[in-house]
Amino acid sequence: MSRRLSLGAILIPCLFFTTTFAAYTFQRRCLSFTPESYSYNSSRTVLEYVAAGTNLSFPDNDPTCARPSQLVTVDLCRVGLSIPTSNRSSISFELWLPENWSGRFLSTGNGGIDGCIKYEDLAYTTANSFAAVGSNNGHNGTTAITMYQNSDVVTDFAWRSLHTITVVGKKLVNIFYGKAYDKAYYLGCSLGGRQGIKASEMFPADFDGIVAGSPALDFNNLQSWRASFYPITGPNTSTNFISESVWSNLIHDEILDQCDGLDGVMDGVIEDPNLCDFRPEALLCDNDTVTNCLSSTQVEMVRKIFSPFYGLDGNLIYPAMQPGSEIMASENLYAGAPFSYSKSWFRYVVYNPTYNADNFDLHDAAVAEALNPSNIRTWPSTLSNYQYAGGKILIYHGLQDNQITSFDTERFYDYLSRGMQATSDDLDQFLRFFRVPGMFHCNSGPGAWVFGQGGAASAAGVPFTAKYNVLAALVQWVENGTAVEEIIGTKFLNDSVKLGVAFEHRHCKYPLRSTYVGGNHELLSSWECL
Ligand SMILES: *[C@@H]1O[C@H](CO)[C@@H](O)[C@H](O)[C@H]1NC(C)=O
Ligand SMILES: *[C@@H]1O[C@H](CO)[C@@H](O)[C@H](O)[C@H]1NC(C)=O
Ligand SMILES: *[C@@H]1O[C@H](CO)[C@@H](O)[C@H](O)[C@H]1NC(C)=O
Ligand SMILES: *[C@@H]1O[C@H](CO)[C@@H](O)[C@H](O)[C@H]1NC(C)=O
Ligand SMILES: *[C@@H]1O[C@H](CO)[C@@H](O)[C@H](O)[C@H]1NC(C)=O
Ligand SMILES: *[C@@H]1O[C@H](CO)[C@@H](O)[C@H](O)[C@H]1NC(C)=O
Ligand SMILES: *[C@@H]1O[C@H](CO)[C@@H](O)[C@H](O)[C@H]1NC(C)=O
Ligand SMILES: *[C@@H]1O[C@H](CO)[C@@H](O)[C@H](O)[C@H]1NC(C)=O
Ligand SMILES: *[C@@H]1O[C@H](CO)[C@@H](O)[C@H](O)[C@H]1NC(C)=O
Ligand SMILES: [Ca+2]
Repeated sequence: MSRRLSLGAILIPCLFFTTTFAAYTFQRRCLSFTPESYSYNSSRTVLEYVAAGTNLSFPDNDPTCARPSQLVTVDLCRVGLSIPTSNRSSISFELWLPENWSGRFLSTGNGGIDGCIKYEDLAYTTANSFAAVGSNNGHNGTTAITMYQNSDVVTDFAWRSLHTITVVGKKLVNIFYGKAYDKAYYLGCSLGGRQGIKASEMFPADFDGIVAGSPALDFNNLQSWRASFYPITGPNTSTNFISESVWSNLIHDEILDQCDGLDGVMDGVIEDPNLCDFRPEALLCDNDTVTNCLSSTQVEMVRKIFSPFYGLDGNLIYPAMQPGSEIMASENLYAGAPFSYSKSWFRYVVYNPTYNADNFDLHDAAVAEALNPSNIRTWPSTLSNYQYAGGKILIYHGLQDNQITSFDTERFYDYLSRGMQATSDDLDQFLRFFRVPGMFHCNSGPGAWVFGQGGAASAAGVPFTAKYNVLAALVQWVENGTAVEEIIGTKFLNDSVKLGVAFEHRHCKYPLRSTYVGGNHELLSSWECL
């Protein structure tokens, strides 16, 4: 007995010493790292050991990025570099190296037309043992101002920043850990979704696996489509302007009246908006109804908003907005002012700062598409080079997306199918697209929108397993050859993990559709992908 005790008394401090020694060694390795000496003409901006539980703050970060701080939950080494990409452009680069490293490398993307490092994605992926990189995509903040008369900044934004941080990041990871990374991944949504598809098109060897969410594909035309709403709605002072509250109550309610039940369940979610052929005429005022109705001019506005957008040549510029997204869309796209990202893009990239975004028309759309700066379009008819390189892509898109219509991602999938002469079974070998009913842009909404698609609330409370987490599903596919047929999303009560799970839902692989088969609609067993 006394022998055992004394053994334990020796072992415990010994273990304690070993672990603290390991942490100490890691910390020293971090602080003696000289990343700038290995990467082009970069200069070091940050080198620090970050202990688990640290709330990092970024006092210099552009305030429009709205990311002043980030909680870090694992011990890691944080590297910041400024990397020149030409003689008149550079990128701010972050590399987070977790002590507990899985051998996996991961690049993160950006959003909107920024300019903002997604610290929450760096925190999320390093917490799951990836060594992760991110950048400001060549400029700071949420406008395109510094792209004006500087095509190098546009090129960084279109593709070069992501490729650069991936090349530099992999090299530094290998040097830092003293062994080569095993697999490389990409995680991004919105603009970040586009960046992922662009990378698969241009640099098939950069990533073994890509998660491309709600992708901003056909980018020039996307900006034009978004710009097209202001000429329809007019300013918020005009007689027939439709206010946010009319969109959120009257119109949204009518859309649900017409379409929510088409899937067999009145739950506030339209499982497949393709089946919703919304008739705004149902809201037309007449002699008996003069309130809670729309004038004929307003009905026409609503009809246009839910119609595909065609160009001067009669060809499609962008598909229609999907019905169901109007509560959120009325806060930005239909808010009675030119959409900020489109306006910035036309002013600083397509034209010049005197451009009056109020007068956007189809001619402008044609100019933007013809210009296609740095080939930012991102509309490949084939990704066969990526497929041959062994790469895998998981795409997802919320079906109540208020910023990028999910119909566009269906259009892309179908376009790729034709371009590659590939059936869905063929595409399934390397690319799968999951539609997420009831999700807004990248996250949030009445549906089961938590499935590990990004940091913060998008991953909180769900296990890092292929069943519940899209990034884990990608890892399993790449490393184990097992692809998922569906992704289970989680809805927390009032979107609060603390309050517990409200329900889970099957997100089906396109072209399959989430189909009610009977029973309590909040149970997984009541739905199938058919
Ligand atoms: C680094 O800078 C030097 C001199 O400024 C230049 O000659 C060289 O091309 C640069 N290298 C890279 C990889 O940009
Ligand atoms: C981190 O610090 C900032 C203030 O610098 C604070 O607003 C934020 O709530 C903190 N985050 C956490 C998770 O503690
Ligand atoms: C972006 O902001 C960082 C500070 O967060 C600064 O060091 C860098 O020079 C800025 N980059 C550009 C292109 O303005
Ligand atoms: C910057 O590089 C471009 C080529 O990419 C060259 O044409 C230009 O002269 C250079 N400008 C300066 C100031 O070195
Ligand atoms: C290291 O990371 C793996 C995978 O994320 C995790 O399962 C494991 O518990 C971690 N180990 C430590 C000591 O944190
Ligand atoms: C109309 O838009 C302006 C900004 O463009 C805003 O300041 C004003 O509050 C809006 N008015 C209404 C009634 O929404
Ligand atoms: C509506 O009322 C106007 C005048 O009050 C009348 O001329 C018109 O015929 C009515 N329309 C219908 C459809 O009843
Ligand atoms: C790998 O795939 C096999 C079956 O194909 C499965 O049993 C195993 O759990 C998978 N492992 C991982 C880590 O996904
Ligand atoms: C959830 O939110 C609703 C409405 O905001 C509120 O009435 C309800 O009390 C909340 N539930 C819990 C458990 O906090
Ligand atoms: Ca429904």
